[in-house]
Amino acid sequence: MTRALTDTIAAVATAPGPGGIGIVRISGPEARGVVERVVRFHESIQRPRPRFAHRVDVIDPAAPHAAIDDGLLLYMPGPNSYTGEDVIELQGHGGVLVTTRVLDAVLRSGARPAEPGEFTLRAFLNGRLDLAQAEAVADLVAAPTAEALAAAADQLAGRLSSSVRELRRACLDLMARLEAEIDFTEEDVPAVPRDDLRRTLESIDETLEEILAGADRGLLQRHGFRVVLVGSPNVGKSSLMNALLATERAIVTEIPGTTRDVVEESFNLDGIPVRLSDTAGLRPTDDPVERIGVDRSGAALAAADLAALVLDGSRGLVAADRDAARQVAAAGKQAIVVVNKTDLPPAITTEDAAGLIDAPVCRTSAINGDVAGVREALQTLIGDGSPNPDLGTVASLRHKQALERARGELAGAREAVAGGLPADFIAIGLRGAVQALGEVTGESATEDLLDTIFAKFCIGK
Ligand SMILES: Nc1nc2c(ncn2[C@@H]2O[C@H](COP(=O)(O)OP(=O)(O)OP(=O)(O)O)[C@@H](O)[C@H]2O)c(=O)[nH]1
Ligand SMILES: [Mg+2]
Repeated sequence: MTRALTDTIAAVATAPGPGGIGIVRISGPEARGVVERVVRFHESIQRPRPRFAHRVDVIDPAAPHAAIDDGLLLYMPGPNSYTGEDVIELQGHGGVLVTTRVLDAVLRSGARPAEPGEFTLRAFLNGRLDLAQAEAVADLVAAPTAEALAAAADQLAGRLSSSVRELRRACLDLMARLEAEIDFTEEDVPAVPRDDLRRTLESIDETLEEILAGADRGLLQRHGFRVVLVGSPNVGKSSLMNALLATERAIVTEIPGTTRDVVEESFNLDGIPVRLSDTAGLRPTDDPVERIGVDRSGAALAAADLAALVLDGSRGLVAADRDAARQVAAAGKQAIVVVNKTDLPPAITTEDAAGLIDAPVCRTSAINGDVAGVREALQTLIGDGSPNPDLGTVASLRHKQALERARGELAGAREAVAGGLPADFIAIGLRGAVQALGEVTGESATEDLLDTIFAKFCIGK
């Protein structure tokens, strides 16, 4: 990706497909010049007024008599625009072809096609947003649940950024004081009192710990997790799936071997998007179609974060249940055991179920929609670890790892203090922490890192 901010970029900013309006966005020093070549104002003006909606015809400069579209032009001059550059939006009729033609005319007038996320990258490079805020823009657009959306909005507002920036400033301040001590050892500059230093380092570390305490939940809110329903045939896996989703998604019959393919659907578990897979009942079979289904169950188990081993509680344990339990154990996944059909006389005790595999046991009656036990078991495994709203939510693995690295570096600095080592040793850990914290907000982001982050954005964002 180019880092030059000298050229002018353009892209369709609305989703592809027919819609109410289609927006072509242009940003860069030549934005106005480029657009003026492809529009005719309905008013008798030549230049757009900042932040006014002007009615325009968009024309093809090569064939100016027939207008491509009739719409609105919005001009937001830099630096007070999204990207910090001159930005123009052409809002036209939301059709795939018409919007593409408007973009095409703009590109032929001197703009170049924007790369994915390049508008937001420019906003970052021009200091309109820091890196964590820029990443929040993509999260906001992709948020799968209301909770993930709230976390992204919070991050965009800069809460995590300001917590991290404050910690980084505290580290920089300590470094400056230690460096003065290093530089002026011969002179009359007082050494940084080590008690002070120890306390400040401790308090920085505590805040980091607190921010990280909510990280796992934040990550789950953003990425969700995959649960696979496995077990022997006819135990009620598909019924359980339908009950959890509250729709008739999977086919249920009394015939063992009903489900042949993996059936997937998502549901919202108190703010966490869960991808649920129903699978073919596991048993040895000569039926070639069922055989493929059973193989796919194995693949779904391998891909899941958590396996729910489903048992028919009205039937004593059979060999196929034990085989299924062995497969789950062999896959090395986090697991729960679901004893289903509790509306019927019980034939399996909780101890029998718990003896199959080392996992928490819950009871359900899928046929009656009584699946609260599964939801609770999943909740317990996930843990609540709610983020501290004042410090901001960590919802990206990148941020989590950078903050953990900062803690590791600070631990080095604290050890150096405890061991009575000279200031330069303490400064090494602090410098590492400053670097790691700066990767969250972008002060120490490399070009490669920026490329990786912004490549995941959509074009036009
Ligand atoms: N009484 C009772 N019957 C249930 C319950 N859950 C499922 N069933 C019945 O058990 C039978 C099998 O249910 P399914 O959901 O198709 O079972 P499955 O595990 O998906 O079966 P396969 O796809 O063949 O592996 C059906 O007749 C369901 O109506 C339950 O909680 N109580
Ligand atoms: Mg089934």
